Amino acid sequence: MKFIHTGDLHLGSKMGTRLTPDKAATRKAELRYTFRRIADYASQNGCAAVLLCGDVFDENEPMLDDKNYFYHVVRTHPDVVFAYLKGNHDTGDRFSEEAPENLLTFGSEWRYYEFGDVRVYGMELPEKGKRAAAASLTTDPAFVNIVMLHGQIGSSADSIVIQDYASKGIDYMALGHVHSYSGGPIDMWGEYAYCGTPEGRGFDETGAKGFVLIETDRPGARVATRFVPFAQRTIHEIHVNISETVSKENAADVCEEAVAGVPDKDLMRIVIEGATPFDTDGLETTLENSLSGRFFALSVKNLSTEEPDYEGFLNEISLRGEFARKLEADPDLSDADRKRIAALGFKALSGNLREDIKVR
Ligand SMILES: [Mn+2]
Repeated sequence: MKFIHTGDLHLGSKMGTRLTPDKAATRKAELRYTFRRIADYASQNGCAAVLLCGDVFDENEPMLDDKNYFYHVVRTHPDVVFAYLKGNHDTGDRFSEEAPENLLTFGSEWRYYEFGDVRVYGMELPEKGKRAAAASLTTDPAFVNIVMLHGQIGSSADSIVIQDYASKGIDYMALGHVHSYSGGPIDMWGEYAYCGTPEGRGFDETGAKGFVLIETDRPGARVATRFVPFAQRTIHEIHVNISETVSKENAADVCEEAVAGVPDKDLMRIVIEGATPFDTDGLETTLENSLSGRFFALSVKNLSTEEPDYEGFLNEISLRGEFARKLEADPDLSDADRKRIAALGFKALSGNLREDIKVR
């Protein structure tokens, strides 16, 4: 039997971080549509249920538009059951009088639903004292036991403590809250996983996004799970070290090469790192100009520092060499000061000192 483990959709999320209003609107629509695609996938692949592990909506009182979309998808996929456990962002969502028949919900006590020989347990954990919930969970070895929860794994009384769920006969624990796919063992038998968000929402939600496909066989046989990348666009963060480059133009080329294999439809953040003997002022603008038309969205962060090739200048027969030797010979200078003075001095000698520094 197949199940989809998803959650943290955050429908209604602004998606506005570093995106133009137009693009943010596009991403909002894509996020919604991905939920619809997940429902289609469940239907086409004969999944018994879609397990929604919390934060379906981004706000406690979701916009009517987002609610309508969600319940429309549920209603238009009557062959799929949606098991919806609330998280910490959607607690105030109370669906209207006529909840669809294929929508199952949970509450503040353990509750389970049966799908043949599979039981799906869930409990909506309180903000405080999440840990206490584990004590009251019992499962039945005559079933494959799947547990749904929403919250942070940890060791405090306010978190989900994985060890508390060991030896409880859990085959798979479907968690929501953390926005990237990750997981681990519960005990010698069971495993837990966070499904992550189905679409990255901003530059802090990078990498592959999708859902977990769960396949059960029979009670007593291990369940098979696999992460299915499903996002319409991926958000990338690529770090480029430009220490080995010889000029700003060369550094720009190296950055462009570093992102060459990334699909055009994706969102890209380039983080430039390293130390160069030349000034990289304007490198961000150069890259934004050359690459912004290529990606859905682009952000460039330049964290590189300028470090003149001080050692190399020491043997040079030039004004710059003379300056370096003078600095080297001054016993009162700390290494840090020498570097700082050298950086400014070399800039001044090459005529690249910025106006603001010249005035001071
Ligand atoms: Mn969330």
